Amino acid sequence: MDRILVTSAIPYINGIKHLGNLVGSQLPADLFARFQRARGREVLFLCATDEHGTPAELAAAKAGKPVAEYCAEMWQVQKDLSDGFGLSFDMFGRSSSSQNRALTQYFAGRLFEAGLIEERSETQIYSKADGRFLPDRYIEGTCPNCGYDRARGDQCENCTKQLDPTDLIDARSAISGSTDLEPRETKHLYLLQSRMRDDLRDWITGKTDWPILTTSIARKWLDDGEGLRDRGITRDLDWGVPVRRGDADWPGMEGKVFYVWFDAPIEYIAAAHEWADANGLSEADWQRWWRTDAGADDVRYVQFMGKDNVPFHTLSFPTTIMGTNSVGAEQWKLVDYIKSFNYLNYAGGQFSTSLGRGVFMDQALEILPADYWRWWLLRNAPETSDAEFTWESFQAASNRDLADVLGNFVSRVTKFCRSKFGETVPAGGTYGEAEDAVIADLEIRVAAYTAHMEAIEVRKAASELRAIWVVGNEYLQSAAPWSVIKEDEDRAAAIIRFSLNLVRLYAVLSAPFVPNAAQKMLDAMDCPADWPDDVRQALSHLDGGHAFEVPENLFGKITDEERDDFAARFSGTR
Ligand code: B3M
Ligand code: ZN
Repeated sequence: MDRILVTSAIPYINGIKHLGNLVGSQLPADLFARFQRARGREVLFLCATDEHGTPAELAAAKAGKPVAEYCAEMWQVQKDLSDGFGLSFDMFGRSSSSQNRALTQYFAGRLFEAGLIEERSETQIYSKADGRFLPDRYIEGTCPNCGYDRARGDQCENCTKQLDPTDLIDARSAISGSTDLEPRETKHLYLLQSRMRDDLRDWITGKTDWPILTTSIARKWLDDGEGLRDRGITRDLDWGVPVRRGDADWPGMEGKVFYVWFDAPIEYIAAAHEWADANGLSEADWQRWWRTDAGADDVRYVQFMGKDNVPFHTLSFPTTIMGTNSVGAEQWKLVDYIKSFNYLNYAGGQFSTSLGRGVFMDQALEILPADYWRWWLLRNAPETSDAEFTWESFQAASNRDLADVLGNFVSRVTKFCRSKFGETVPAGGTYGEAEDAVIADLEIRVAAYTAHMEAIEVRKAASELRAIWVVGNEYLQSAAPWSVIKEDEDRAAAIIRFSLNLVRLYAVLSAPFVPNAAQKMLDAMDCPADWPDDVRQALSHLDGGHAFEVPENLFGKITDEERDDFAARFSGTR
């Protein structure tokens, strides 16, 4: 597989995301995309804003703006923040794009042809106080599955169960709080997911290499008769993709839109179309990523998401794809690997968008550059269990890993060289036993790091990377060029040449985690970022005579005072 398609769950448009959102999908997706590009693979990395549905309408109403205007503004805000964090999307699209509208209507038409969409008259919750139906987030109540008392009409955040508004116990309107609700008849479209149960089960059963977190959530809802219920995929809302079958009207569905979770995953595909359009490319250019009948056979498709999004990506969206593929010649790609994450907690509680609790992406960048956050978040990614952000841990990781180990190594080596040999790689001496030992050690470690990155074992990759940085520090400490140079200038030159090569190696290996620092290192060493397939060769890359510059200090330390100050500033709600 030489081409890799990467998507991150697309963030809701309703406000700025917190660090828990970031580490649950976009950031590890970026780590993987950067790594794969560094290895020379052709990567298409897509994300977008999720703009439809009740979250967008509620947030726009709160901001007192027309929903289209609110979405356009918030898209720009989220785009700027993702740039600020160095998220290297090839396209950051919008689920409200014309491309997504067309694709969503196309898929609905195909699913109807396949007999997987049915019109049903059903009972929906109507609020007399609000004068409207209350779909999804317009309604809140107690989860019938786990008892969580702030479950929403479409899903329980606590136990991940997909819900219908009529399932909620003690339901209330999220607009007015009114409990004066009554069931009323209305006509909607249903996606017959339950008919795909066997296909879905076979498909999931074949995914033996997927994270347990992903498959266990999928299996839970597959095996629970309730979990894979047919889902209503239309809503009585104004904002969304109008219900049509391909290009044709859908009689009886006038004025209705598709449910946000129907069109949101289709935006993964539409984002590729947006990307092609934005870059003057053809239909064939984006379809070769998405349609196996149009050249996508050699594409490996990897998705990243938080655990609450897993049911939609293992059951609902695959139903859309499999169902569509069952009619007509167009064959769309199913996901090859789903990397999912647990939750990140904040200082003894939960991050919360609605309560404004925790650190949000804009605030984080006001305090410190992206690399500090990227390093802490990825190093502590909630892979096998929930993780917890504390300011102590953040301070320790920044100071002990970035400043004391990586930053210190780069600074000592380059400054020592400048003072003794000038800003040119010294030519004297040859590598000896000490260098051979480091090479042997790094051959094993770089292979392990590469394997962890390939397997998307984020924490393991981070700790191996740190160990690789430590190797350089220990080497420098014991080789002690500052002493050696007094007796043997050639030997000191060899040590420094080797160390400068380590700086370059570290830049290349570290770039997926800390891209800004890595770029400064590469610029300072004035050399290309080839992946070290052969460590010995990589450590001879910089020859005597090659000019470099001492980079500016890469990482500052976070003082105890600053740490306490941050903790106090972010102890309440926004
Ligand atoms: N917007 C939920 C979230 O941001 C939802 C993901 C859609 S992925 C297609 O977590
Ligand atoms: Zn629940």
